Amino acid sequence: LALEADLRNAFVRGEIEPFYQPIVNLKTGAVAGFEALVRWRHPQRGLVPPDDFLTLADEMGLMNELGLLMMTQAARQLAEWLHRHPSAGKLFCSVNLSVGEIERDHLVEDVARIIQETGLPRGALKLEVTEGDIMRDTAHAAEVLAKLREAGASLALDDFGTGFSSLSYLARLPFDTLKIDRYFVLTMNKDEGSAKIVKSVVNLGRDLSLEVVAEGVENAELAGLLLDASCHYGQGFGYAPALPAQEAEVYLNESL
Ligand code: G
Ligand code: G
Ligand code: NA
Ligand code: MN
Repeated sequence: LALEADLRNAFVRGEIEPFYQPIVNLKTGAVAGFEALVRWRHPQRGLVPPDDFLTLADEMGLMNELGLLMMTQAARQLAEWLHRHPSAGKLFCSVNLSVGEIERDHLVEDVARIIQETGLPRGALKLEVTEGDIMRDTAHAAEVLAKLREAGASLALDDFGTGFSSLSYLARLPFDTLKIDRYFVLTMNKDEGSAKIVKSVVNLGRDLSLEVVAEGVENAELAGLLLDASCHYGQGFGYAPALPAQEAEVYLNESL
């Protein structure tokens, strides 16, 4: 396949890069952090979204390389932003860990090195995992997550509510952040059940001293409902989609 040959070269040619979606304090509108989301700037096809190449990257055994690139670039970018925008406070940037990365050798050493080299404060580099990804080998995942946190990363449980045994993981694993899956958020203005689930998840997160992020905040009405539910942070197209680094910095600056 043409795309396969292109993807192999894309890393070497620097065509793979993170975009940054703002995660906003629902009360103040200030940017609290970003989620780094991978993009491929293909010379002919233009911007290729992850859904069009992550499966291929996985089949080609490129996910570890992709994850390392994302963590390295996001950490460097965040260090720059922290330097240029001291009023941004405890700004963080999260990167998605794929399932194979949790199980790979040297992940913890790589994360520790990246944090050390960039001089990021503890917790500023956040790693997102989904329930499904830690379910494959929970004992091992628990060990890796604890070591990542020791190495100075913070941890988010992504897509909360879509997997199984969520509650036992939440209590046992050292998460800092809970991300409510966008399905519940998107339907909370139409479906009383969704609204109640969001409210209970926010309360659960608060009781467990977790920061709660609602995904899929597509408009002001949803932001208002989330604020009423005492949710801390929102992420979604109502604020901004994932943006190229320069545009993300403009958004950050204007939000402060
Ligand atoms: O950014 P977008 O909404 O198009 O992302 C689509 C999917 O790709 C999301 O579910 C997201 O979790 C996944 N994704 C985006 N960037 C990364 C990345 O850097 N690493 C991994 N493992 N998944 C990513
Ligand atoms: O949880 P996950 O890593 O899959 O989330 C990232 C994905 O969610 C990205 O593909 C991003 O484009 C998408 N996304 C971000 N904000 C919104 C939103 O407000 N609405 C919808 N439908 N998708 C969103
Ligand atoms: Na994510
Ligand atoms: Mn998610």
